[in-house]
Amino acid sequence: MFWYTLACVFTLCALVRARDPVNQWDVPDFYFSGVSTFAHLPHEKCLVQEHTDFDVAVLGVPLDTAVSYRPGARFGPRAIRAGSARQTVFRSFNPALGVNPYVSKTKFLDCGDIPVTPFDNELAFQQIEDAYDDLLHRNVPQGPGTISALPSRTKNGKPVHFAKDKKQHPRMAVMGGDHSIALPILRSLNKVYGPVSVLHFDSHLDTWAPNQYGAASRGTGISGYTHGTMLYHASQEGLVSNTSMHVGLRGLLSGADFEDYRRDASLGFTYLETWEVDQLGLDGTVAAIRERLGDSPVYLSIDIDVLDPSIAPGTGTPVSGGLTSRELRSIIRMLSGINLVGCEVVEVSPPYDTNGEVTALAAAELLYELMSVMAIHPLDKVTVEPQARPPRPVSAAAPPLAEARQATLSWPLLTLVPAVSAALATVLTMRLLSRTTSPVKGKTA
Ligand SMILES: [Mn+2]
Repeated sequence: MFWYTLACVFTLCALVRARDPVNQWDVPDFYFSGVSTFAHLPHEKCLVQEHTDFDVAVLGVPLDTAVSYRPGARFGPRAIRAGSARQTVFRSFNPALGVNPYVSKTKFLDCGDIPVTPFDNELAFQQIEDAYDDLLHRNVPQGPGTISALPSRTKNGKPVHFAKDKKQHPRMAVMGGDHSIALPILRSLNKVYGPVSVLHFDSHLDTWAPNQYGAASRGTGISGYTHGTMLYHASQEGLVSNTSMHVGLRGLLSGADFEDYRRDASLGFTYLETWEVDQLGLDGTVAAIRERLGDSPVYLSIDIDVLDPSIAPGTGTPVSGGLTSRELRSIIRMLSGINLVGCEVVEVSPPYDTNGEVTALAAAELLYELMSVMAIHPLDKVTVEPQARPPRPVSAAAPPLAEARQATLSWPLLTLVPAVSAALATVLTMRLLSRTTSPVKGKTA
């Protein structure tokens, strides 16, 4: 009977072990391990895997053949992925916004890069538009616990739909690439949403007309489509609402007057120069942006050269006197709730970055703030309630400072006690010894 029972127990144990799904290697990557994807997110070649669904896709667009000065932004997506290495599922809670975007209802996926040709910009723009079209029409995840299961956002009792087809579309967080990629992206977004407000963080206007930007006087005309003219074309093509805005301008203007700003205004933009951001402070800056955007659908475009070159040197056309990454991260958080239809961080050019890869880090963490904002605010759905911050201890609850000081001060004195005692004992012994011997010596003397 005993042996029979023992055999049964062993068999049961073996069965349980066989069914145990735990694999010792099935753990998240460390910051420094694993194949490099944005924030260690799962990666799929979404353009090849036609049935992939997601709420937000991270997408690289490694094109840099439309720059006017230093090239290298084709290596941007690769560098930004490396710069995001310390964002992981298990440590990405955003205390300022009360959300971990990667542990939320929003399904994020790294969709890899659009394989753009480096040899033909006309074809490259078409490839970007086609790829963006494709991904923009993918299904978002369905079922319990997903974003699509949330109630619709309503205004005056009616559901809010931003897309012309009234459907929910996924959003792309793009890693450039030079800034020209915004044009094919805006062409694609226009088909789904109509014209959008472009919220453009940049040290440069990027609304220059081709003849002001060194376009070739002969040829196909593609030389007029560059990283300094794409917003001119976007506006001319009707892709941009007249509620658009530049923030962080400080680049030099053309000619001998304000003609650049006059033309810019006619293209649907207003602006805040960097020194005006200083004057207004973060609250005033964000209020001005919100007033401009209103309830419109917004494409948020960050040229990394909006940051100061001391913070983001790895870019093609740096301009001194820029924003800090702290300021821009705060501005993005404070803009939480605007109707983002997509976003991009462009012009990261790793050949000019430092050994510490500070530009790539700044870009990756700006994207992280955007991910957090997107996780809280789905476009057509109600806001996902962020975690409430627990009450933090105030000074009255902390140990009294005087007591704490006394405690730290008394310790060095206490350590002196054995040393002082030993010294006293030695002196006393010496004195006793000298008393017992000196009388004898005195007598003999
Ligand atoms: Mn730019």
